Amino acid sequence: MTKHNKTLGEFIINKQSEFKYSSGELTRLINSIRLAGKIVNHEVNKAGLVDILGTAGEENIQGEDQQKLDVYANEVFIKNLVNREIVCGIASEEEDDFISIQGNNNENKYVVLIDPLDGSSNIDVNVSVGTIFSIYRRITLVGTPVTIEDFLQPGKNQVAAGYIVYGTSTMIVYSTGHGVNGFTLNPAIGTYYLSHPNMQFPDKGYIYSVNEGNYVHFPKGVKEYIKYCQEEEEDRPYTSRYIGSLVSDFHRNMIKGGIYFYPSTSKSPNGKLRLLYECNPMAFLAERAGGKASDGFNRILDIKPTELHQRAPFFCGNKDMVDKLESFMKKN
Ligand code: AHM
Ligand code: MG
Repeated sequence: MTKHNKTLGEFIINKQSEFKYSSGELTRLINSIRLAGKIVNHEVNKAGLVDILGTAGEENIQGEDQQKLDVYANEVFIKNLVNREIVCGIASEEEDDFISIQGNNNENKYVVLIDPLDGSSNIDVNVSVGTIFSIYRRITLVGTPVTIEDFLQPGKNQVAAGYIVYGTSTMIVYSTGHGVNGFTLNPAIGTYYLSHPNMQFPDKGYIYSVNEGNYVHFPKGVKEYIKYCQEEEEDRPYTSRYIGSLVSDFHRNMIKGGIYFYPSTSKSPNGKLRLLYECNPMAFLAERAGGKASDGFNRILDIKPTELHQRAPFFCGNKDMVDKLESFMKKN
């Protein structure tokens, strides 16, 4: 007899009471994200057909303009959240400014921050990409338009965060603060099933993930840590794996044990990744899964953001590995 895994819908209903301010609002919000994820998944999966059906800038078979996938994903997520009147504000990596939404009689309490399609350099080459999302309860008064303060909250205030990985199979992985759970999409029937309950980093990690092409520009502590990873010792050298898609690199490291890092470089003193759309949600998940996330010296989730699109150096993964990395940073 085949085992019946819980669907995401069933899981959410069972867990509803565990959600922080449980009014069903967060449940509905996560539901719209999973739906938008399915639509984007459908498009990502046929990305290779774009050249066959019409090139960018031309109309495709349905007479719609061909769009770049990241722009398309941005529109899908925003439209879904706006149409369902489920949030009072959205900030996206693809938008210059935040969007204020006055739906549902202005009753909505949550703001969403999103990187609609992360790993843009991998889109055209059939390598996994992902969506990253982060949810906060607004701090300004319900019923008034949201302000920048609602978005510039430290990551530790997140109510929920997660990602969708469009990989060999499509998965949604998220946490509302009680553990991290992963659901795999069965594309034939469009349902996500609970495939990875209570995800945890393994006790020890053996993988390091970094763009080593930037080595000469890294701070001394990072260079020394990379050398440490490569040393011949009892449990080293570690294995190096770098996809260049944060979601996929993180996902693999959480399952197999490892550290992902995008440090500051002499050219970009704050690294590349965006604090609000990339570092904070991943840090929230990492901590819920027994891992750790740091900017090299301090906890990512403690940083008080000052700008929507600010960047931060990012070191994230198995706790012991991030601790070690920090010890090299402090020494230098
Ligand atoms: P993006 O938001 O433009 O896609 O950039 C973020 C991505 C991450 O997914 C990935 O880890 C990193 O950039 C790769 O950068 P690089 O190509 O410099 O190694
Ligand atoms: Mg990104």
